[in-house]
Amino acid sequence: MSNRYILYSAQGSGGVAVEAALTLAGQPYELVESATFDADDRASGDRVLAANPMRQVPALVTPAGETLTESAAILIWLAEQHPEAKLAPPAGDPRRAAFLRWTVFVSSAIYAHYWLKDDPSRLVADAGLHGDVNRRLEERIVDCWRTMEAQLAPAGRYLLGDEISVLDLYVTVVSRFRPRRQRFYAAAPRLGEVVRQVDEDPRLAAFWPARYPFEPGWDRL
Ligand SMILES: N[C@@H](CCC(=O)N[C@@H](CS)C(=O)NCC(=O)O)C(=O)O
Repeated sequence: MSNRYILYSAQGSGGVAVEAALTLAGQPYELVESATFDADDRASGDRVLAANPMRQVPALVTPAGETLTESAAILIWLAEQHPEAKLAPPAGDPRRAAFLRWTVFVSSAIYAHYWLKDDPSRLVADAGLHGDVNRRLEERIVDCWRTMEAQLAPAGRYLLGDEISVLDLYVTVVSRFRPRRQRFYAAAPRLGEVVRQVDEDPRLAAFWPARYPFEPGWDRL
């Protein structure tokens, strides 16, 4: 048992949202870099197996020794454990329903597609069809962002009000995945304004370049 969190994550992965939440909550954590999607470095990805038999990041081991997987669950749980950080509307708050709805939506309607998108051969044997599978998945992902934009009007500087929440961190990270930000901005301009603010949050100024580097053209296809 450790006296701090252990987080299995990888640069440029959805785990970066959890890293950002721990950073804003001021919680120290031991990072186990586990690049599950790097086919050339299986050993790195295999490290997560100690915590998650699904071989996916993020996975969090709490100071009490409990393991959590599933990014949405981890984010919701961390916000609950550290209420002083005000990273989510608490139970009973009128914004709680929207918080739960959209946090789970990002996980189940959008993030879940990357299991196939990262490797279409998991379901489609014919490599000649993989480009088409990818394009169709990207259209679906963009459509989901469009739906979220239409249903969730940002209620202040951030999605749920004037305080940043783990939902803002989650959308900021997942909207960096392919088809990346240019498509996202076009489909969801109001969400786009919010994530740009999160990109520029001074508390995360050193964090983003280290964990999800902005390279030239990063926001395009
Ligand atoms: N449902 C999981 C999905 C996590 C996920 O897809 N993680 C990616 C990295 S961004 C991964 O580890 N992919 C490797 C794989 O699925 O084989 C969650 O929300 O935490």
